Amino acid sequence: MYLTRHHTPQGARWALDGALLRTMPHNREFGLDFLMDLRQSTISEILGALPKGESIGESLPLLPPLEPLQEVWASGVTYLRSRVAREAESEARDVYAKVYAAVRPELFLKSIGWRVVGHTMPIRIRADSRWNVPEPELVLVINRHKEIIGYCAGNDVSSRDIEGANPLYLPQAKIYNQSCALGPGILLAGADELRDLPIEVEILRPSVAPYPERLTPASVFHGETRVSQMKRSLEELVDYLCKELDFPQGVFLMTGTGIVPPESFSMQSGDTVKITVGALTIENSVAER
Ligand code: DO4
Ligand code: MG
Repeated sequence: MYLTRHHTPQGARWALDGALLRTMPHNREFGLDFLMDLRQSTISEILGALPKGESIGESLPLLPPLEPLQEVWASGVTYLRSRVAREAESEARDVYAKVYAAVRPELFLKSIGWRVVGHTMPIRIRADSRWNVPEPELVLVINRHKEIIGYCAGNDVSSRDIEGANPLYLPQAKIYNQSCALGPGILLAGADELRDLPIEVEILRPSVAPYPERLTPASVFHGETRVSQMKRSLEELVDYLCKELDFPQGVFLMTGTGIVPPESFSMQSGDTVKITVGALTIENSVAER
């Protein structure tokens, strides 16, 4: 089952498998409060029984699959590739080795819902940064009962030079306008279906004028990994996040990157970043600075 959120003349509305969820039992509007209260064991049955509205086809623009006050958290250094890249970029190498090996994972608040961009909306690189990368990540959708109910594809857009200068600059390297992309929708799934999902990224760059025949965007980076390469289990990350925090509206958790472009590579304005996690692909262009 696949949930998407759309812009309609009546405001933002959710759809299930391409049909708008307009009417709900007891006149309740479908929203995250309803979705995030559903238990993993009965969610498909309850959603399947909802009255369906009209089919939306391609007609209604997609919005990010979360509501304005939803929190998006992220974990880091969960893959060996991420640990190696951060050790190379930073003077404070041992913090990354220590957190990779520690029982307690790295967790940080990446974004609030209203600041998230969705499929086809532009992402940004900071004006005061010169080394920027996408981080393609599996994003867990966790209900208010702290159970994994689904996933989406995510991009934890990051400034490597700012983080590399000092680990205490992490919030500035990670949290700024249009640095968090999620989508296109939420595919319902339990943890067992996510353990070995493939993750892939492709970055396309327009070729330089004045050679019109070369204007087709060229692939400047391609990488792939699988969730099974992650050092930690999905449950471990959820347990730590929810240890001392309640999420009455549920929460989204980015699970870390296992793909890091080479040090010579930085994203540029005009690039298109295409991230596929399992069955979901999110595509974003990089805005002008
Ligand atoms: O410690 C830095 C953040 C790491 C991160 O975002 C990742 O590994 O995905
Ligand atoms: Mg990350």
